[in-house]
Amino acid sequence: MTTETTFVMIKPDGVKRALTGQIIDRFERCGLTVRDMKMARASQTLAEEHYAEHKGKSFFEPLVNFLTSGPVIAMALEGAEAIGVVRKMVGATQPKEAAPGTIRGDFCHMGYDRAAEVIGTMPNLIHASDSPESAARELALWFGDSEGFKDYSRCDAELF
Ligand code: 3AN
Repeated sequence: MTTETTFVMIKPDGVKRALTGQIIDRFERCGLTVRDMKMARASQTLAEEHYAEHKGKSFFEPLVNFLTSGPVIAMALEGAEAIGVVRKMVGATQPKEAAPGTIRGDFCHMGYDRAAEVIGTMPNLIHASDSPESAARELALWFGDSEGFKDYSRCDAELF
């Protein structure tokens, strides 16, 4: 098992729907350690850099507008195989395809299809890095060279 740190962000729809506590609870319950966390409002530049891989696509501008439309919660989460584990917990990109039991599957139901039509991109509550390379890039983008809070372990760490 490789210990990894992944970048996770609760997007503006999750913050506005007051789901931050329930979402963070899921990560804590599965044994992940919070190494860093902040509430932030993404600037246009930060949002464009975050979604750089989508530049040129039809939904790029709406996506950036959506990400900058309200505050987000940015996190660095550490654990065994954390990148893949968190992606599984988050669920499929399209809310209607996200399986029950995943964060998107459980929380993105009513109104999400309509919202996607109105804003021109899919709101889907949460972002999580999809590879070690994305995790390194996104952690650096959002937290700079801060190592976060490495100086503690969970009191139940030996169980994991
Ligand atoms: P994920 O967020 O699951 O990693 P990505 O990186 O492919 O998915 O997409 C980033 C974001 O771009 C998604 N969260 C979604 O908001 C938006 N998006 C992706 N594909 C589309 C699409 N075909 N139409 C509209 N918005 C999209």
